[in-house]
Amino acid sequence: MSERAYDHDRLRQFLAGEAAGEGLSRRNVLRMLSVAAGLAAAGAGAAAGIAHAAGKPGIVKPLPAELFTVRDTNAETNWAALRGTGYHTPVDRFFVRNHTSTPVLDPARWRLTVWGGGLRGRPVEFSYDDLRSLPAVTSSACLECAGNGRSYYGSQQGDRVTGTPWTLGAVGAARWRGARLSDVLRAAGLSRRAVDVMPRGLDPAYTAGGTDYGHVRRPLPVAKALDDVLLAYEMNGRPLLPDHGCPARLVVPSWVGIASVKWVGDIEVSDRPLFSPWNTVFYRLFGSAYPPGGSAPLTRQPVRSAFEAAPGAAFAAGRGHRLTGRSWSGGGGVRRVEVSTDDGASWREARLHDAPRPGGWVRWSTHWHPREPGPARLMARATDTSGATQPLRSVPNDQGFFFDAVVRHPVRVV
Ligand SMILES: Nc1nc2c(c(=O)[nH]1)N[C@H]1C(S)=C(S)[C@@H](COP(=O)(O)O)O[C@H]1N2
Ligand SMILES: [Mo]
Repeated sequence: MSERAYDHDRLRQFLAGEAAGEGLSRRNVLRMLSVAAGLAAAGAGAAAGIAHAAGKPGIVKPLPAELFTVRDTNAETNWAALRGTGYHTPVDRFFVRNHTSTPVLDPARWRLTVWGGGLRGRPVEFSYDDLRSLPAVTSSACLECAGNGRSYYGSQQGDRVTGTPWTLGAVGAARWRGARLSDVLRAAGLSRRAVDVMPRGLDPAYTAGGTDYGHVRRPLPVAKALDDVLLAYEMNGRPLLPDHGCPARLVVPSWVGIASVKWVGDIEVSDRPLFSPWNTVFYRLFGSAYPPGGSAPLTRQPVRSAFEAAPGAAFAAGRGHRLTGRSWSGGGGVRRVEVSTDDGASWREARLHDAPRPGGWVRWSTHWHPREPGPARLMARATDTSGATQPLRSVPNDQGFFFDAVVRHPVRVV
């Protein structure tokens, strides 16, 4: 079944009250939907009322100002810090998106429980060693927050949206190593009745706007879970850092970052459709362009591009400069990138330094010879192998997901 058909099916089942949801009744979800709508109406910031020590993001690794911009409980990678790094984002500058705070867990004491009506038998427990004794696979993939680029809804389009005001630094690419989720599920006795799989994090429960949403958890259709999903324990050749999910996290290539649940403590395997706030009130598109219950749950990431330069970076007039950046898409590899330095009047093709690869990004470069001093804007527009191209304007949604329009990156010619 295609993802779209799957989502529509689930939405229909859900609205017909046929869906199971881990104590999450249809009435509860409808109440939460109205809470989410209320948060959206209350304006930016209201959705970010997360319990964490004032001024402390709850992240363990160092967050030097050259590498990161701290946003509440999250740390955004500064794009200028990626210039000259290789294909994979060094872990010291990989973005962190936490709903609450990083738990520091001991791999030796950690257990993963796989349970539910979609198994042939009783719950099965895995230790860290059990996980590592399954065949190890390595996969290179981007991980990106669905809200990446959200601030441009406001700054470029004048739209009011809620949530963390990321620029474009809520994305990174890593070499992940771990067990295939399919191997874990089969070892646990996956039955043919299984339809959904829901991993749940061991980080503190998420509370916002007076609602306790419980632990971060989000269902995946079995078809995706058995396809290319990893239960990863290494990132770029090292055990996962606490901030990125130590001892183990999901990596769901091409999909919204929320699917890649960190610090997984249990996985429910269900013979009925599963729902959680993360595929009902969050990570759907709400707003005037969408149906009242929102769009289908978000799955694949849109096309995006970023320059490896600081906002407001200075370039000398009358000289040649090498502009660099990266583009990526959840819909396939990136096959073409165009750059404009004259506010979109003309576009030229950038040189691509990587082959288009699903789930990955391409590095690119182009030359720029600015003549006159003054403010300027750099623009990059990518096209993926499915033919999707970045538009000049994104259709807004209340929670500011999926900003895919061409970003006007401000610079100064001096
Ligand atoms: N348990 C748990 N998993 C989580 C999250 C979280 O807050 N808790 N955040 C999700 C979101 S929204 C994103 S974008 C990615 C971010 O992964 P990173 O922090 O390793 O970059 O993790 C996802 N997995
Ligand atoms: Mo995210």
